[in-house]
Amino acid sequence: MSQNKSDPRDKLRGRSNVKDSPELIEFYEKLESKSATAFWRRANDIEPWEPITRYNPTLWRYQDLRDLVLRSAELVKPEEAGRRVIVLMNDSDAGREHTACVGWLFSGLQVMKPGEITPAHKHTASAQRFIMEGGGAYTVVDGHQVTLNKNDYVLTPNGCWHDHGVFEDGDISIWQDGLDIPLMNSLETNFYSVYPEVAQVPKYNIDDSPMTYGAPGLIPADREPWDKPYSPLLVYRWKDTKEALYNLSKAGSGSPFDGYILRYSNPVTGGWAMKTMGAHMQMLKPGQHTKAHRHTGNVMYNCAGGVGYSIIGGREFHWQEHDIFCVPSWVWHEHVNTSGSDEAFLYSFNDFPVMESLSLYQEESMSENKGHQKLAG
Ligand code: 1HN
Repeated sequence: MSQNKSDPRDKLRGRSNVKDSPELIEFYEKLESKSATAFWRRANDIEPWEPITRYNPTLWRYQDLRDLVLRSAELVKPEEAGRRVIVLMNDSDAGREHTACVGWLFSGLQVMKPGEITPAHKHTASAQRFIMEGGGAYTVVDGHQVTLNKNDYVLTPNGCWHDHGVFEDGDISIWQDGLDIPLMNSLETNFYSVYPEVAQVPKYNIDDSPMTYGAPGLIPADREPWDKPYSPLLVYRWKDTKEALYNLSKAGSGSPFDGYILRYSNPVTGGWAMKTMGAHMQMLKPGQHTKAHRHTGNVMYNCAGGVGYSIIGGREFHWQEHDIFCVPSWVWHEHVNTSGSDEAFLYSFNDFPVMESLSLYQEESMSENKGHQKLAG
C-alpha cells in the first residue's frame, strides 16, 4: 500500500510543492555530495495525511505450513538452531531487515518433539506464545515452570531467562511465537545472553504462577505487592478463557467490531500483561458479521477454532483453525463467522501497549455503507 501521490490536499499551503529546475537539480546534487538533502523533496512522503502502512494484510494457511514446520524438526536440532522457528514473512517487501511480520511484530511457528529442550537464554525482546498443538509441553520463566496445553497463551516477558521443552511422554508441540524483535532492533536496544546451564532448574513449585495469580479477581494477600513491569500470571489457560468468553456473551451484546473480546491482562494492575505487546481472545457468534473499523497499531491473528473470513483492506481472507493473518496499522477490517451453528474464536496479539503509552492509539469506525467495506476489485 503506498501513498496516493495525487492527493488534492497536497496543493494546500504548508505542503511541499517545489518543481524541479536545472538549478535545483544541480543544488540537490551538491547537497547529496555533502551527505545532505532538501527536506521539501521528502516532506510529503514522511508526513502522510494519515498512516500509510508498508505491510500487506497477509494470510498464512496452517495446512500449507504444518508439514514444513514438522519437517524442520527432522532437519535441525533445537540446540543447534537455538530456537527451531519458522518465521512468518509479510507478503510485501516491508520489514525484512528486522524479520517483521507486520509493524513492530515478529512471529514464527516453533516446533518441539517429546524429550527435546530449547536452551535457556534471555533477551531484551518480549515474547508470547500461543499453543497451537500438543500436550505435555512446558516453559520455565525465571525459575517458574509452567505446563502448556492447546490454546493456552503464555508470556516470556523481557529480560526473563527462559527455556522450553516437551516431556518424554508429551506430544509434538507447535506454537506461534510473537515477539517485539522489530521494535527492539529499531530502537537499537536488544541485548541477548545465554544461561550458564542448558536449562534452568525450576525454583518454585510447578505451575506456581497460575496457581497463585490465576483465580479471577483474587490476589494473594500475604506478600509484598508485585512490582515488576509485567504480569505475574505467566499462562492463561484456554479452559478459563473460553468459559470467560461464554460468560461475557451471556452478560451483554459485545463489541460491534470484535464480537465478544477479552484482553489477556495483568491481574494485579488490570493493564496489559507486558509493556510492548498485548493480546486478546475473541468469540464470534454463529453467523456474526462485525462492523468495520480501523486503528493505529498492528495485529496478528490466529484462528483458535471455527471457520470464517475477515475483510481486510477490502479483500476477503478466509480462515479455519490455526490459520494466521495480520491486520496492519490503519487498515479497515471486519470479521465474519460463516458457521450457522458454532462459535469462532480468534486469538490475536498486537503492539497496542506501545501505541497507548506514546498516546498514539487512534480508532475510527466506518460510517458509510452501513459500516461495511466495499470489496476491492
Ligand atoms: C526466542 O527467544 C524464542 O525463546 C522464539 O522460544 C523465537 C525469535 C526471535 C528472537 C528470539 C524462544 C524467537 C526468539
